[in-house]
Amino acid sequence: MNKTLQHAVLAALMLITLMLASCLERDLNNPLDPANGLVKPPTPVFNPPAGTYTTAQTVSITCSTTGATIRYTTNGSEPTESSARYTKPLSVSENTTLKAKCFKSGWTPSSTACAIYTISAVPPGQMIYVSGGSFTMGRTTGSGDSDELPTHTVTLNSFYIDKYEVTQAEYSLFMPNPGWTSDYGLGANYPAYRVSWYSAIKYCNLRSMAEELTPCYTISGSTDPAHWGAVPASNNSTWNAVICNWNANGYRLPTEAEWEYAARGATNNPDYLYSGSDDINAVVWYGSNSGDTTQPVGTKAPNGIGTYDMSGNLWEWCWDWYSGSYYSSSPQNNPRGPESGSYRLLRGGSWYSVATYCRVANRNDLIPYVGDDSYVGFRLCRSAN
Ligand SMILES: [Ca+2]
Ligand SMILES: [Ca+2]
Repeated sequence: MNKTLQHAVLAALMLITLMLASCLERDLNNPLDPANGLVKPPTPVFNPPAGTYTTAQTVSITCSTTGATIRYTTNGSEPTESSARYTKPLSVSENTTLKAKCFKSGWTPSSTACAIYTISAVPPGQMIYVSGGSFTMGRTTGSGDSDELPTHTVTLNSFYIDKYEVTQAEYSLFMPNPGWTSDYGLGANYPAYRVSWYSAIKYCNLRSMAEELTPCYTISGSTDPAHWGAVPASNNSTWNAVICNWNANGYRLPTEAEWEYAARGATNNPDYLYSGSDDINAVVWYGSNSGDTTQPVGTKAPNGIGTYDMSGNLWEWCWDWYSGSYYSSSPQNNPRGPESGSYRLLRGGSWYSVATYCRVANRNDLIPYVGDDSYVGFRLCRSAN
């Protein structure tokens, strides 16, 4: 082989190597779109990936192609060249479907990347998912008061409800000790008593904000309790006019109907007198077995959906204004009580109550500012739309 031929072969080999290398590089980073043979950027990548998280997430989106533009949507729609352009990591604080696509001039757009983020601030196990449905509300069995009639069909959206009454440990994170003593139960797992309806509303929003959820309650145009002034110790028309955003994902009080549905284990069958049983001693701390004090939450048996102490231990605030005749005019779908009133609903009976007060159908009421009652506490709820 002469020198010229040797040079030509070497040159050809080098050229082939270079071409192969560049092809390989293009294959790795810029794969061809098999549909039309045009160059197509790789599908964008989300970090952290889709999943269920207990706090808000900061999500970055990357595309390995130099010079490509990432465009994204947060409402489930397909990203286009006019969708929002990704420039910095996104804050995802509510349930969100993220979709993203890479665009580069003269190239086919990338495939769509899709990630569903579920932000659930509640550690699994502390709230119960209650699947929506219909039930018969009111006194379906046993004897009781006239305000429990007529029985009527109620249909509810799905929601979450606390497994336990709000504990002193939970309440103390956001609110001052309202006067718990060892006389009526003192300790992290004892329920929070001496809680007024106004205080319960404030707690809901403070906790929602701390967990980066959307607060449900608005007073004087603000969802931030820092703008509400001190919790009123007497009747207060401004606080009485509180508005609830039922679509927000934050904490709120259950409606009376949600409370009764959950207490019944989301069914009329079996049609128990108390939450979880007809045997009051199996499921209820009440006047005859409590030793005249609250008891740590969750120390009697749960009901069919896994909630504890809905009957007994503490009366529990509900959202609704009380009206003794409400059941005659209550709407079927998601009833939320009368527009106004003087008393808010209490449900379930307490450590001090006689048995009949602890029935799932029993209704009671109290003025919303009473904050020194050792029989009264609450549990939280969240919409699950
Ligand atoms: Ca209770
Ligand atoms: Ca009653």
